[in-house]
Amino acid sequence: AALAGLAAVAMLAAGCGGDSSSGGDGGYKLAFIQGVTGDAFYVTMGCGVQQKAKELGATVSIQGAQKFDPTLQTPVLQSVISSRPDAILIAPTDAKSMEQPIKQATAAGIKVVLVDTTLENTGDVVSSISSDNEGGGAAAFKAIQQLAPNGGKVLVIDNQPGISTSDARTKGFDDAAKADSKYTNLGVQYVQNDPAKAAQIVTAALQKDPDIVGIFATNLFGATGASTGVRQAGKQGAVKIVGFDAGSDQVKALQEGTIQALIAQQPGTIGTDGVDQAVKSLKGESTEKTIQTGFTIVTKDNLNSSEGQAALYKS
Ligand code: T6T
Repeated sequence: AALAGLAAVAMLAAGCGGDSSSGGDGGYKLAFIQGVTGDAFYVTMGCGVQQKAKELGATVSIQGAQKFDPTLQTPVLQSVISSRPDAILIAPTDAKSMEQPIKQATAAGIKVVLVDTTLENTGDVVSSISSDNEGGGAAAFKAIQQLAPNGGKVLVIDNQPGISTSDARTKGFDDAAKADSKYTNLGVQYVQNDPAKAAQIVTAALQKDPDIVGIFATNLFGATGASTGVRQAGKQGAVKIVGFDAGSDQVKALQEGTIQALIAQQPGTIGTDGVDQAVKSLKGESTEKTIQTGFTIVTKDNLNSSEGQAALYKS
């Protein structure tokens, strides 16, 4: 885990642009724990975290587990707690099973801010900052309605159950799909953040149901895998893919016409807001219990506009 953390820091320094050195000595000591290392979403969030920390004279360490898995994230958190930071920003990888490990941090007097994902019971955390995930899921269905207006079968590719963000996205999508009888939602297939598994599942699903018209991939890795699966089935462009997140692989698939729309979150803003809330709380200033950030729908049409370009993630 320590090595994984170091690798993440090096990537951040390379990809953030500008001076990414951390803030001065003597300021608050912050730690950011990603949902998983090597994910452009958390890399971009880390850039926001570093930028804000520097601005406020704080230092920040960035680390995470190599898989999106609470049993791997817990020891990373425990080692961070024992390094006694003033505050921890963390994206919990399970809404229930990360509650106790996070309680250990707050019980030790460390301020905790949840970024991206949240917990079922947030307990003593300062703030929970996340995208409008349910709204994003509904927006994904709306995009499929526009791309495949005659209706038909749709499929959802998701990481795993129990994650606040992707659970909300599938709910938003499913509720919207239920309201339009032209569409049949075949339901959710879980791929554990593995693009190869997502590709396999999509290829098999297209064999079983060749009339699938649209696929919603709830995050970056699912979208990459879904685009490979659709390409392998020779159905590029015919089956519409809408994916959450806008990393470089997803943008490439958008340019190539395998993916038709991306729901780009604002990970940089989640990171800057996270540091802001942590430092406010450390200074005894008032904080916000929940903060919701927005999203941009990126298609081939607005990809090259300033709005489209600003929405893309760093890597
Ligand atoms: O979609 C993001 C994040 O919001 C989600 O909680 C987990 O997956 C990503 O990090 C993308 O891979």
